[in-house]
Amino acid sequence: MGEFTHPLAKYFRDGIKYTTCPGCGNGIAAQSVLWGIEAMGGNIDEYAFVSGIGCSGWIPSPAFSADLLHVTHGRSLPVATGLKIALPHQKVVVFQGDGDLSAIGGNHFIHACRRNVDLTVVCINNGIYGMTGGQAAPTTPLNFKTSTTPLGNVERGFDLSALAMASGATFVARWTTWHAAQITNSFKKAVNHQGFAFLEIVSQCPVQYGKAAGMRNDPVAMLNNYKENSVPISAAAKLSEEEKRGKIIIGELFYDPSVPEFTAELARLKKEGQRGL
Ligand SMILES: Cc1ncc(C[n+]2csc(CCOP(=O)(O)OP(=O)(O)O)c2C)c(N)n1
Ligand code: SF4
Ligand SMILES: [Mg+2]
Repeated sequence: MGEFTHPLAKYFRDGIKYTTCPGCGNGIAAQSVLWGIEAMGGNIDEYAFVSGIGCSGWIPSPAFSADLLHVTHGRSLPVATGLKIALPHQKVVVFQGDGDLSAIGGNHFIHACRRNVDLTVVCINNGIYGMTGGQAAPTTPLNFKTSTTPLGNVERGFDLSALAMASGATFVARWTTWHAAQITNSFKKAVNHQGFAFLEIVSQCPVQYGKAAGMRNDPVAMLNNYKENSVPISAAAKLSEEEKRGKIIIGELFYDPSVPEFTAELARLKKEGQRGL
C-alpha cells in the first residue's frame, strides 16, 4: 500500500509538531477550519491568522503555512483590527481561548463586536484555562471544581455567544467538537460575512477540564456528553429555562448583514475627506 498523505497536510509547515495533548478538541477545531478553507478554494495565502497565548493559540501558529501573528495573552483582537485596517483585502481569522477572549481580553472583545470589524473569531471554549493548569475561567460553570476553585466555583460562567450578540457581533454561531461538519459550514459563512463573525466551539480539554469533571483523559466521554446535551436553537425555543439548564444551545444563532462594516466605513470617510466633504 502506498504512503497516505492527509489531504490537509499541504496547509502545514514541514517539520512542525503539535504540542496538543492526545484527544484535545483543538485538533477537531483545526481540521474543521482547514476543511472550510479547502472548500473555499484552498488558497491559504488569502488568510492571516492571529492568536494569543493559551493552548488554542497554538492551533494556527506556528503550524499553518500562512501569515501568522502570535501575540500576547488577550491582545489578539486589537492586533487583528490593526491588521485588517492595514490590509482590508486579507481575510483575518483569530483563534482565541475562552480565557484569552473573555478574561484578560474581555474589553477588546466587546468593543470589536460593537465596531463590527470584518474579522472571523474562532473561540475554543473548553471552560477552563487549559495551558496554565486548569484554573477557573469566566466560562467555568457555577459550582465546578477547578485548581483555583477547589470547593466549587461561586461565579456564574459567561455565555460567550450571548455576550457576542449583546455586544453587536453580526454573525454568531455555536457548535461543539462533536459537530465538525457544522463548524466547517459556519466557518465558510463567517469568513464570507462582511462584519464581525463569532464562531464558538465548545471543545474538550480532557486533561484539565476532564480531570475536574470525572472524565480525565477521556475525550470520547466528553464528546458523547456534547452529543447528548446539545440542543439546536430551533428546539431550544420550545424549552423552559429549567429544561435548558446544562444544555448547549447550538446552531447559527444570529446574522445581520445590514450593519456597516468598520474598515469599509473608514475607507468611505477617507474618500469623503479627500473630496473635501
Ligand atoms: C498577561 C498574561 N497574563 C497571564 C498569562 C498566563 N496565561 C497564559 S495562557 C492563560 C489562560 C489560558 O486559557 P485560555 O485562554 O482559555 O486558553 P486554553 O489554554 O484553555 O486554550 C493564562 C492565564 C500570560 N501569558 N500573560
Ligand atoms: S491542556 Fe487541555 S486544552 Fe491544552 S492541549 Fe491539553 S487537552 Fe488541550
Ligand atoms: Mg480555555
